[in-house]
Amino acid sequence: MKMTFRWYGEKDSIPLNYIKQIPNMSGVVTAVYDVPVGEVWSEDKIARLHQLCREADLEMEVIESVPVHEDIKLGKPSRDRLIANYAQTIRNLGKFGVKCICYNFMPVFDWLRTNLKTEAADGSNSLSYNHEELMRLDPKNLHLPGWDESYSTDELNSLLESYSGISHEQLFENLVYFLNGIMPACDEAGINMAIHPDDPPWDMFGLPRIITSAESYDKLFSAVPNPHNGVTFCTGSLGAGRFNDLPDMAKKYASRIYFAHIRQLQYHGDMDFTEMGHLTSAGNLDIYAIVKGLVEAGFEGYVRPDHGRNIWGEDGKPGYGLYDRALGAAYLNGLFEAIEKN
Ligand code: DNO
Repeated sequence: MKMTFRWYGEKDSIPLNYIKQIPNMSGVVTAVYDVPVGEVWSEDKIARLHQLCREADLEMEVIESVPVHEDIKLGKPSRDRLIANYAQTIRNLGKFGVKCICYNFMPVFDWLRTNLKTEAADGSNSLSYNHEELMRLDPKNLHLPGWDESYSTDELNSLLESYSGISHEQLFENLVYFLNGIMPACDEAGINMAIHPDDPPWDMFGLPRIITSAESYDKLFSAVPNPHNGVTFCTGSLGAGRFNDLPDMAKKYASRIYFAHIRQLQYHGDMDFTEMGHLTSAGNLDIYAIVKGLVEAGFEGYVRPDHGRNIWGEDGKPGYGLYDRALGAAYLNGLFEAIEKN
């Protein structure tokens, strides 16, 4: 495995040399953030990021994310042009040594949480999700991190409206159409696509969500068998679904898992959860068994400690402070070393 760390580009408050100081850090997971969704990432912009990483002696082999335009998810006629642009971005990234692209296919919203600063008894805070609270929110007036807030209310209204005719099946077909359209560019550039699971893994505000479980993975790989069609195994997203057996999935899909996001959850009831520090003992997910499943099945992908808490007085971007993610990386390094040596 290669240990990595998410870095939000030049606007990230965490400097690259701090990331480099975390033991065993091979590189960063980053993105070009100032190109509108659907447009091609120019070589110049990619070169700039690549140069900054090189100067810090960090690799830039993983991109998270190249976002997918809503017209592609909706299967609109404009999708062919947008898919061609996406394929060009893949080719451009390939020229700079990128090996893996994380993306998602969630309609309109990316990850959803109801509280970004849930206080723990020890004074740390983290993200949490309460289903009833979420259901009371108005999707047309949401301000949550992690998804495109650039829509005006009118745009958001009409976007939500356009999904009213889109079933799970239709959305899945549109995903397959997209993947078939970009696989030749992946073959050419040697890049693996790694779809991120829907977070949390159930429908939201009546919008279909399709990457939620082992069944979704089976369906995805049988529809597009090209080995460049792979997944980001996000333990926190899949793990919110009590129906997912994560150690089992880690084992079963290891050869298609190109990227692992590893984090911990504490369950409340059937759907609610609070994000915790990474240790197995801190929550409901057996992080040890998940890593063991990956290692024993020959996993060779990238790993990053996912969402940490804010600790030691840090007021970091929710989920993306420095300290707890660094502790998470150290813990995961230890687990991997111990299991690999066994
Ligand atoms: C949240 C992240 C997601 C992820 C995208 C991938 O912390 O895991 O926002 O980057 O869903 O496209």
